[in-house]
Amino acid sequence: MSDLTGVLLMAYGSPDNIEDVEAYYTHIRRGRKPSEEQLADLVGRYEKIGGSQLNRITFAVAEAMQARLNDGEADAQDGSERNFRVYVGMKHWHPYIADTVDTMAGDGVKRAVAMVLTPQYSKMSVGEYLRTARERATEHGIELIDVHQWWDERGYIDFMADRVKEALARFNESDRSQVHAVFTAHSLPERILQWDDPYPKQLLQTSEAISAAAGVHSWHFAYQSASHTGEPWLGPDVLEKLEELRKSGVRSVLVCPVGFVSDHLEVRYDIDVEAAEKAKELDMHLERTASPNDHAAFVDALTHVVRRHAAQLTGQRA
Ligand code: FEC
Repeated sequence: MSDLTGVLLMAYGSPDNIEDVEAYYTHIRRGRKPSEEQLADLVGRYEKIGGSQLNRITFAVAEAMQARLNDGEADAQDGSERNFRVYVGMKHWHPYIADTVDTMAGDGVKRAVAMVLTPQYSKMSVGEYLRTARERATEHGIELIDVHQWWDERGYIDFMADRVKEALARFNESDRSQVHAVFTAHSLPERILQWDDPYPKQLLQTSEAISAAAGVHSWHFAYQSASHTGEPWLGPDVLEKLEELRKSGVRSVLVCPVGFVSDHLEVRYDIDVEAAEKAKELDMHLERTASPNDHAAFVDALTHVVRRHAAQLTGQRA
């Protein structure tokens, strides 16, 4: 019988329905309830997109990943004999990360790989997920190998380059050479710069690698989805970037959200509604790259990352 290897696949989490938005928002705010106005604003955003697909997509990725990891053919290639079980843990909704680690322990998992569904590392984003997972895993004596970042996985870069080419084809042929790509990711408070956080650099490296693979020459980077917390957040914001580009004569933009991997609120509202409205107001043609979601080639890329990290676990027959 081969070893049972756990994979703790983590994502942000999303409320299951409108009634859950207040509890979800309160969790994001570390226990502080939002004001009525803040709540109404968030509920309005979820209603506008017909609810987020984040939870459903995350479970679909986990299922596809488990099937791929246990694929006999792939096993034969690296000569290993493994039995992977993929578990989903959410940062801000059920099943919460700590509860999932309890489930893993109950199933007898002794070794696991911990991975977050966002490609770049920040101490404030991925670092928090991994810390929560490690604290609980330590209580159960589970050996955990962390995946810190995976933006540079070749399969992911190539996958995104294909999405860029696919989206470029949606512009008129005569406009295609004039399209400017704008890569985006979630903003974070500026204070992360004081820690020499790798997040901004990794975002630029991701954008550069995808641009090179897709043959894009004019590209920019902008942040999106900053919260109003009273402190400065990283910029420029994508809406400001659109204004700046328009002023310099650009009329066609391709937005590629490289900090996110699924069709959730920050993509479906902040880009598809808010940025699209801004582009319309500026008389610009805006397209967005398709999200990776549970696309087979994307799951394959994630699977490679997990296999590589699983090989570092003790007791693993590699
Ligand atoms: O589809 C959904 O239902 C969930 C979409 C969602 C994703 C997401 C990803 C990231 N966030 C990151 C950082 C912050 C920080 C704060 C913050 C606040 C919110 C709020 C909502 C929300 N985030 Fe989020 N985020 C998503 C949703 N996020 C809703 C609260 C309302 C608002 O501000 O719009 C500020 C917290 C505070 O108030 O102190 C910081 C980062 C990511 C990307 C990495 C990841 O996926 O974990 C970084 C998806």
